Amino acid sequence: MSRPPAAADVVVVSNRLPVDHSDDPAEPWRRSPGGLVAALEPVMRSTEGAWVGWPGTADLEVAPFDFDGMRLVPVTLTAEEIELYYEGFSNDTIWPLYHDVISPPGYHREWWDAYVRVNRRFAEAAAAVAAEGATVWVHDYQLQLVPRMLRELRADLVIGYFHHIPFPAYGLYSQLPWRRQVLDGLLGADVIGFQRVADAGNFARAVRRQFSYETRAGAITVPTADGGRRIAIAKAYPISIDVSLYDELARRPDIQARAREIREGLGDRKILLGVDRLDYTKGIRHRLKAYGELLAEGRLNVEDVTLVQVASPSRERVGAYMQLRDEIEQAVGRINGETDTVDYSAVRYLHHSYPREEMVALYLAADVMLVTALRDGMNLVAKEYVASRVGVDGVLVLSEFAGAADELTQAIKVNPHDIDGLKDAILAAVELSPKDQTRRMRALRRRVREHDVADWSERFMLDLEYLRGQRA
Ligand code: GDG
Repeated sequence: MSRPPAAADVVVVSNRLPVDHSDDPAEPWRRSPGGLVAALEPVMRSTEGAWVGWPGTADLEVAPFDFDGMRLVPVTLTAEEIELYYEGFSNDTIWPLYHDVISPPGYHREWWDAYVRVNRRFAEAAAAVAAEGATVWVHDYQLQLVPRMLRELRADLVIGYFHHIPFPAYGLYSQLPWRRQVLDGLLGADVIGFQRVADAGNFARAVRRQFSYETRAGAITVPTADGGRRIAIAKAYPISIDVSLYDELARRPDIQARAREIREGLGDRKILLGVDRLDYTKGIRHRLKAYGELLAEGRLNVEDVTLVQVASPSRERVGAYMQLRDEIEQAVGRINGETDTVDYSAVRYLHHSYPREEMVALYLAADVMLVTALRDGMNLVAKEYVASRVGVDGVLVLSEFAGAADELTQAIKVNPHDIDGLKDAILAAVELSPKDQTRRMRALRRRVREHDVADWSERFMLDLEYLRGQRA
C-alpha cells in the first residue's frame, strides 16, 4: 500500500474525531469537549500525530486537515451506517452485552455486517496515514475489529487497543454470535488495554475458551499467518483525568463564587449530586428509588437536603434510552410531587449538558457525590469530584461495579442493587463527620493525584514500545 508523504508516527483511531463540525464558515471545526482528547494530547503533541475518526455528521466527506497541531483524518459514515454500525451494533449489541446485559442486547446480522464494513474503513484510513513502523492506538468497543484488519494491511505497525468499557464474564460474552471474530479482531493488537484487572482476566478466559491459546500473566501467545507466534499483552491500565486542570478550576475565585451561588440558590441545604450521561448503566433509577424512600420514611427531610441530578442527553435515538428517560422523569416527578414544599424541591433534575466550569462549580457545591453505576468501565465523574475537592472535604458514595472502585478505596462503597444498603450508605454519607470526611478525602485525593491521565497514556505507550523492542 502506498504511503502519503505526510505520514504520521503516532495515529489515534477512535469512533469520533475530537472536533465537531459547525455551519459557521469562519470556524467550521470546534474542539469537542471530551476526556479522550485531554488524555491523548500529550502523546499527540510530542510527535507527528494523526487522528482518524468520524466527524460526527452523516454523509460528510472532507479531506484530511490540520487542527491544533494534529492531522485529522475524517472517516465518512452514511446515515444508514450510523443507524446500523453505531446506534445498532455498537450501542444496542455490544454496549448492553458488555455491561452485564442490564438491557437486552439485539443480535442482528445486518448490524454486524455494517460493523465489519465500517471497521474496515477505519482500518484502511489508519493504514493510509501511518508512517513506516508507526504506532497506532485504537480506541474502544466500536472498533474491535480494527487491530486485526490493520495488522493484515500493515505488518510493520505497532498496534495498541484500549477498551474503555467493561469486558464481560465468559458466560455472558459467549452469547455473542460473532464472539470468535471479535476476539480475533482484538488479538490483532500488540497491547490490549482494559480498565480493571477483572476485565483483562475475562478477556483472557474468553480467548482460552474459544481458541485454546496459552495465556500467562497477561501475555497471550498468538499464532501468526506465517506459522510462527507472537506475544500480545492483555492487562489493566486504569484511565484517569487531568488532575491539575480540575485542581486549577476548583481554585478559581469565579468558580468558587458560582459554587456559593448554587448553594444559596438551593437554600443552603446539604447537596447530593449525580452527574451522568442518561444511560441505563449509571444506576440513576436505583439512586432515585433509594433517595425517594429515605424522604418518604422521614429519614431525610426536604428542608435539609436536596438532590441535583445532571443527566446529560445521550443516544437519544436508541429505544432503550428513550424508555429510560421516561422512567427517570416519571420517578423524579413522583418524588417531587410527594415531598416538595412550596419553598423546597427534593430533586433538581437537569437534562442538559453544561460547560466544564459549571460542572466544577457543582462538584464544589456538593456535599455528597453519588456514583451508583450498575456497571461502568471506570467512571471519570468520581475522579473529577475528588480532584475538585480542594477543601479536602465532601463524601464520595461509589458503586463497587464501577472500575474506579478498585482505586478509590476510601469512598463509601455501595452495591446499588441493594436498595436498603444504598439508603444506609446515603444516610451515612450525609451524616459523616467533618473529621472523617477529611480523612477519607485526603486518601482519595492522594490516589487520584498519583495516577493521572498522563501516567495512564505513558504506561500504555511504554508497553507498546517494549513489544516493539522485542520484535526487533
Ligand atoms: C466511558 C465509560 C469510562 C457528563 N455530563 C457533562 C459532562 N460530562 C462528562 C463528565 C466525564 C464524562 O462526561 C463522562 O465520563 P464517565 O467516565 O463518567 O462515563 P462515560 O461517558 O460512560 O465514559 C467509562 C470512560 O469512557 C473513560 O474511559 O470511565 O466507564 O463508560 O468527564 O464530566 N461534561 C460536561 N458537561 C456535562 O453536562 N462538560
